[in-house]
This record gives sequence, structure tokens and C-alpha cells, in this order.
Amino acid sequence: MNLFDDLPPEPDAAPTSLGPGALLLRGFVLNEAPELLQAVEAVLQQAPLRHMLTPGGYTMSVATSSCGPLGWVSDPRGYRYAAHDPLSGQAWPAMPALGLALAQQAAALAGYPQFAPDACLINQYQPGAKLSLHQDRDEQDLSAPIVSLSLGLPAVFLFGTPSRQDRPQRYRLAHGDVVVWGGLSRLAFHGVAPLTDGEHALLGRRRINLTFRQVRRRA
Ligand code: MD3
Ligand code: FE
Repeated sequence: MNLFDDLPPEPDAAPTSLGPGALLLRGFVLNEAPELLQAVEAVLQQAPLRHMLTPGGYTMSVATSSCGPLGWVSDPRGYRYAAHDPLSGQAWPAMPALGLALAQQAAALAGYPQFAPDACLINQYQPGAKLSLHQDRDEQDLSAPIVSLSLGLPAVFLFGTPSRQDRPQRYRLAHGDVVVWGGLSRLAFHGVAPLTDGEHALLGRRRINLTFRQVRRRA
């Protein structure tokens, strides 16, 4: 019996390095999580979660949507960023101001004070959902980091290197955790192991991950 099991998580006082350019801020959005979740649910009413098709013809187990000027789209023609939601033909909903502010604060702490994301991808994992090892390289501006915010059930995150051959390290990403992926980690292969079932007090049987991205190059 572990006496710490019944204590709520606490934000880390200091960030942890996961490797060159990758900074983990445990609990960074813990206090704002309820308000953040409300804002995400409002986005999802306008642009519902859906299981996209991969270029290879598979249906993703993760359900996705987007907010901000650009959204991430996958279909048998390929992956790309688009200004309109293909489901509705409408522009994606605005990025929640709170999420944007928190992502920019985290980026600034990691040494990216100019981070100006123009896309926010929303990933929802239900038990068993996973994300295979991949690189994020559809963004024009690879000098900008990607900032991820995790909400709900914990996940095992696989974090490799820019070479697919290297065995990935495993990290647990929990509710309230933020990671800034820049520098040499920006092109690292990464993925998420199948989500273990559980019940989260705020989100129930799911995990939501927000990734803030700077897709278009800035002047
Ligand atoms: C490391 N999402 O949406 S977030 C993705 O938990 C994605 O939903 C995962 O990978 C998720 O593309 C992981 C963490 C993450 C995001 C982008 C990265 C880590 C990254 C880009 C480069 C290196
Ligand atoms: Fe990714």
C-alpha cells in the first residue's frame, strides 16, 4: 500500500528534460484543467471529433478535431493542414484563449518566447486507442516547437529519436502535464501506447491531448 496513492497530483516546481529540446512541465495546467476542458467541449460542439482515414486506408483509433486558423486533416489523399473542417465546410473554431496563453507560457519557459501557433489539434483516446510511431513534419516552420497539453486518463508516451530504428523511451503523461517539443526533438519519432482503461474524475474514460503547432512560416 502506497501512502501517496490517495494524494492529488501536484505541479512540479521545476521542469524535467526528456532529451535535447524536449521539456516536460508536470501539472503545468492542472489548476486550469476544468476551464480548459469546458473550452474544448465548446470547440467540439462546432467541430465534432471524428475518426479520420489514414493515407493507407486505415481508420484511426484516435478521434480528432482542430481549432485555430488551420486544422489537421487526414484522408486517403494524404495528411495536410486546411483552413476548413471537411465535415462542415466551415472554418475551424477559434483556439480557446486560455489554452493558447498556457501553451505560449510553456513555450516561453522552454526558450521560445515568440511561439505563435496557428493550429491546435485535439486528439481523444478512449480505452485501447493508440497512435503509431510517427514524425510530425507537415508543418512549414520546423524551427517552432510543438506544445502538448494532456487531460484525463494517463497515457504511455513513446519518445524516440529522428531515426526510426532507435528504441523509444517510455514516459507517463498525466492529467495537467505539458510538454514542449523543440530543437533536436522536433523531428523525433513518437507515439502513444494503447490507452489503459480507467476512470478520470473530470473526463471519465478518456484522454484528450491538445497540440499547439506553428504551421505557416512567419515573416
Ligand atoms: C514529439 N500526439 O498529435 S503529444 C500528434 O498524445 C501526437 O496525442 C500525441 O503525436 C498525443 O501528432 C503526442 C506529444 C507530441 C506531439 C508532437 C511531437 C510529441 C512530439 C512532435 C515531435 C516530437
Ligand atoms: Fe505527433
